[in-house]
Amino acid sequence: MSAALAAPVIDGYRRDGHCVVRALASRHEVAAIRPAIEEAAARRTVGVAPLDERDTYGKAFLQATNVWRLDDAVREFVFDPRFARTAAQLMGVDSVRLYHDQALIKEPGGGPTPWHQDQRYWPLDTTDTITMWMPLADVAGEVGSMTFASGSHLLGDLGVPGISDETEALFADVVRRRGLSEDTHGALRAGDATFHAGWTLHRAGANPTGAPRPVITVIYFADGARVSEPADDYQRFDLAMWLKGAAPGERADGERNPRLC
Ligand SMILES: O=C(O)CCC(=O)C(=O)O
Repeated sequence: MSAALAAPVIDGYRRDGHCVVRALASRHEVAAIRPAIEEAAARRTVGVAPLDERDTYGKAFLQATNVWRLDDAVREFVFDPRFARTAAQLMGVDSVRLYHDQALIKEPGGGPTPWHQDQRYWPLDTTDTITMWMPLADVAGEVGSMTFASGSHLLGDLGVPGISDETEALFADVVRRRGLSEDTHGALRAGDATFHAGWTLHRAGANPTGAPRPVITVIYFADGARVSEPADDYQRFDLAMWLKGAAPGERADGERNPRLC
């Protein structure tokens, strides 16, 4: 069981659409699992083009998804009930299921991650969705954790799919015009975690250092959610990849979406 979160953390998450939870995993646990996650991620990213030949999205990070399916120790880490209970407490739900995990390695010299909204990709009929973003190594201030547009989760779908130079420009304009506050939790230590809601606008800075920024993210949704009719090709892709076996209208409770608390 995870410890109960302090009320200001939960209130802050619901008001702003993001929060930080320090030392959610111990440094020792993270150091122990990091090689397995990096090894699984490396297997999934064989043959990726050199950094300077990729587009903006490709330069942002090396991405390996559902690494829990590649390694038993990684599965145990991703399925950790402390993480799932924290996600459930923040959303105010009894139990959560896994949507998918991802290892996101921002390489030395890697570019910024453009502004985007995650839930635009997800064919789910609930807004009780949340991502845990946990660095597997200390993140220095000059790399930083993500930047969030506080309160943007309450705006819902802003109608701009993708993660690109275009979304960066369009959402930067939305943030400016609506006067949203851009907030970051700054430097993090390995095992700290940020949480953000599915509709929270967020971005991340470049990595000007000589060291990679290894992160594991785990995306959860409230147990009981149903699959919605995919709105576009992004959502058709997600339905096939992360909700395999479930059809629109059905509960999202297949074997790829285990209940984690
Ligand atoms: O790690 C990053 O640079 C971006 C991650 C992200 O956008 C997410 O986890 O939703």
